[in-house]
Amino acid sequence: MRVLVTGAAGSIGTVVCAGLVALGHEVAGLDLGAEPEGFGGAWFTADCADADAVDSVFDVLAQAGPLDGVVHLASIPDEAPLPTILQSHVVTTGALLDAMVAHGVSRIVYASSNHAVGRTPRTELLTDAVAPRADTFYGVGKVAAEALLRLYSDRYAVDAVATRIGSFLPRPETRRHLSTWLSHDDAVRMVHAGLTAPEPGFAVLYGISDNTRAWWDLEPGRRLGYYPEDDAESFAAQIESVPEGDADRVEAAYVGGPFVTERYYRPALDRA
Ligand code: 15L
Repeated sequence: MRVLVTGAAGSIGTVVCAGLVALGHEVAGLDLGAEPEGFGGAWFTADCADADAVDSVFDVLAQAGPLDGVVHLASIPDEAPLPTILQSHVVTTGALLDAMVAHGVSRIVYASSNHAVGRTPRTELLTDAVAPRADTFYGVGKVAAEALLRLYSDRYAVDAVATRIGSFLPRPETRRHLSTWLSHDDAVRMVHAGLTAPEPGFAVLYGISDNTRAWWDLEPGRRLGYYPEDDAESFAAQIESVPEGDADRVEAAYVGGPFVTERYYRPALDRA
């Protein structure tokens, strides 16, 4: 497939771009930052909240043939004031969806987050049927972006897969990560599945590896062809050699772990 990856110079983006190329996809990159060394495909340095800039990217790509899909990874990966969050998660997604509709591109894989449901107590299996329940403004941004994807799926038949990513890291580092870890290789498998699943419409999956201690449902992912292969359990002995601390206990209470703690409480608007 010929795909445009936003946030292509970021931590998930660099891994996903290399992985998609290895799977035979043709990858173009879009990022606020410069082209990473050795990228290889077409590169666009632009802000995907800028609708005109996004439109030009799609125009340029269309000259070389049809674009099959967008992988939207660009965003601030942490808490921020509400206007910044809305710009980073919602406006960018809207600009991309408009360009997709205008250029006849019908598939998007979106980097949502567990923080869209982060305030859900960690008491039972987290399915794709749980109601949105953000733990932060960051989570609110992800909920709103998912709503936008669903709107464009309903209105324009865009196929949109929202991947509620857990903890994307080279290896798990905390007890929570033993449940929430998403390995680099599984992240590539996840995005590939989102791009190639037949007619998903609007769908949500949980972006974690095949972790023994997972309580996030992997079934919605399997329905889309996402079969993770890594398991955080291989790192358990190392992580558990450090005694459990207060932070571990607090993080175990809600899906969103640290994002649910008072450290993340702040006003919606920064007023100097
Ligand atoms: C996320 O969505 C964040 O971008 C990342 O910084 C981590 O906090 C991760 O979730 C997580 O929940 O571990």
